[in-house]
Amino acid sequence: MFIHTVDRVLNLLTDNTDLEPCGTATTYLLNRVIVDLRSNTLDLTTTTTLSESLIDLANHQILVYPYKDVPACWRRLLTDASLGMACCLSMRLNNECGTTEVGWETEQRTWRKVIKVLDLAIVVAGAPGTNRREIIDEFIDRAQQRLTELRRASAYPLSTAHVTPSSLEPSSPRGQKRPRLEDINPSPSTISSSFPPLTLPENYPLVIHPIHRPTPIPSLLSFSSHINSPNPTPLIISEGAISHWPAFHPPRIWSDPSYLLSVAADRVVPVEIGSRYTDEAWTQRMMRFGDFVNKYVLEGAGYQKPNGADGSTITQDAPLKPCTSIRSTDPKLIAYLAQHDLLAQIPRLRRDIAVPDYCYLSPEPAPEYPTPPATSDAVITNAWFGPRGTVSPLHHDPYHNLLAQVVGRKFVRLYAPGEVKKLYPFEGMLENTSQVDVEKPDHAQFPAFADAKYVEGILSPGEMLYIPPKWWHYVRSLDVSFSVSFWF
Ligand SMILES: O=C(O)CCC(=O)C(=O)O
Repeated sequence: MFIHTVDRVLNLLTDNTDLEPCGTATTYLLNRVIVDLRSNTLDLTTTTTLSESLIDLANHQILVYPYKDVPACWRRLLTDASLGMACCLSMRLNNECGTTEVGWETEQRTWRKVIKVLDLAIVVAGAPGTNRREIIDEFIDRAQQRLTELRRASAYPLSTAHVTPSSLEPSSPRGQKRPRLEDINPSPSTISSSFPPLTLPENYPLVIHPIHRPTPIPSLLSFSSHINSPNPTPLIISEGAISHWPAFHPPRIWSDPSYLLSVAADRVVPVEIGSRYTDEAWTQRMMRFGDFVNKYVLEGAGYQKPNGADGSTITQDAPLKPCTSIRSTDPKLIAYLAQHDLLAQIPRLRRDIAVPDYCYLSPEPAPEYPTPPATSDAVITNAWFGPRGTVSPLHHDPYHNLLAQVVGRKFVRLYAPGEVKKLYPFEGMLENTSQVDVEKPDHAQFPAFADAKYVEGILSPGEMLYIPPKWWHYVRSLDVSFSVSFWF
């Protein structure tokens, strides 16, 4: 089955005119990879090393430039060399299967490596070039399905090692810009089929100046006139906002860790580690989705492993037990899959949501707002998934925003653009971010903050928050939370 995919990849890679700016030596070496794979008479070790070197070269070149200025040829080289590498790995496994009995570990290692290499081509390079993205999605889907099948058949566990490609670390803070768990993990009994129910966290906020919740929810027309009014204000759209989404509609598949893992356990995704991006210790890592869910989300949600929070594998002998206390607030243990277009990376998850019609109203450009996002549908979609206690510090963005809450609750506080003088933005790259810790302000250092006017609210599952452009917003999750934002 993979061999058929490999053939198609090799046909695609033959067209390498777009790689010419990388130099003749580079195109020659990529051709060598294709020729070796086609003949398949070698053990392909050298070919794998060659693909790896081309990947390194591309990563190196990509890091030389600010991302927006990276010459297209290097992103394309990363994509094509990664596809070459995925083919080498699958052919070697296939050849080995022909001669010896290949163990689970070897097979798992191979498919994980294939997924990692291809995910990095998507996340780092954007997988440019004719049909590249489609074939990458197909390759990854097959590899993920194979891993899921093998786990289902043999009850093999997930492992929890981090992958930290140097090409993505360290990274810049975002403010700067920039089938079921039993299939995956050992046994249905070890993990709840849903994140824990909503309870009252210790630091549940008191809402004093609530955000307006229009009833009935706004028609397209009234929403359009609201967002085009001179000073649009935040709204919470409470009813029916996302009730038709498969992600939210009962049985609420996104509230079920086993579903999420069956779709994405071995995918490699960017995760923010640390309580907030303004902290010194904050960093970003590429990590397997399954490791992120096990180590940070399930543990953070009030489940503990008998051996402590060491990131070790959750196995059948080591079932998760409900934790008696609220999880530690150690910032190192807080991790957030934040502001990442996860749904573009994993098309199966994209099918679980729908872009709200409100996003297609083409808001009037206003002098202080830039043009709509330069994407094909003029909408930028981001996923925000993490445990209780993630914080997005007070900041603003240049677009209209609909933040849809699928799982768990979030506390949100918003300040109008005119309050900026009382919000003490950082200088330089983080000028869209306030220095003030909204829920624990240092009044001596930031005396005017106490006078800043605001609105706030608890965003519950099924609700959607409208944030006007340039409105300052602070967000803290009160539960395991999964939201999707749409900038338009
Ligand atoms: O949900 C969050 O943590 C932050 C959301 C946000 O900042 C946004 O949608 O722009």
